[in-house]
Amino acid sequence: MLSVQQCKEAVEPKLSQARWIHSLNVSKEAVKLAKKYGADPQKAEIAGLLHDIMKDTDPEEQLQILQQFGIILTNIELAAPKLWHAMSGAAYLAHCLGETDPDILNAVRYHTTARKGMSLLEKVIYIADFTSAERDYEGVEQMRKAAGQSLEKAMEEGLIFTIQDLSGRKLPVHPDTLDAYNDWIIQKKEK
Ligand code: DGI
Ligand code: FE
Ligand code: FE
Repeated sequence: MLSVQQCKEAVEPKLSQARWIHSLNVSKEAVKLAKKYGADPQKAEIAGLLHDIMKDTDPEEQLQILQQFGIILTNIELAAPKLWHAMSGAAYLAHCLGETDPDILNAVRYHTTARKGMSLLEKVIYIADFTSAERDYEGVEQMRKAAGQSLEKAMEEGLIFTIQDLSGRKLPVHPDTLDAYNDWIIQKKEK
């Protein structure tokens, strides 16, 4: 597993100032959530620092990384360039930086779409990305409140927010996001 120092040295030069501050804030928020909900705070710190490592990289280069490591995009993924940084980020971390921890790699890989059956760490990073200190979108206070109440409540809010936002903008919704949402709703009904 990469150390905090190694992560900082790898990520900072790849990001704009604003995106680097976002990453530091997500990391800090993830540690807080990890401590509250029983995830590993050290992994949360690292995954938070790493999660957007490819966000400011040229999309063409992101595609190249995906191709280089044999990752084939579905039609939906091809139509949604905002998803590429999570996929190429995880591939870059595994193949170029030698990160071996599967939970950290999955937390980066699924931080944008979420997926069905997420680990505690994956949920922590997904939510920390919504509630980090500099976020100021409409509804952020509701998300912060949910994150303070329960991880599951915050996942629900995040998934609903994302699906509403994307469908409102007539953008494709990734099947992993819909799977996560449907699974959540079904399990809730069964309780
Ligand atoms: O990288 P961040 O900006 O910190 O946050 P993020 O990785 O959650 O990315 C959010 C962006 O990704 C936002 O513009 C919406 C977009 N996005 C998230 N899920 C989907 C999506 N875009 C499409 N088309 N489909 C998705 O399922
Ligand atoms: Fe991201
Ligand atoms: Fe982010």
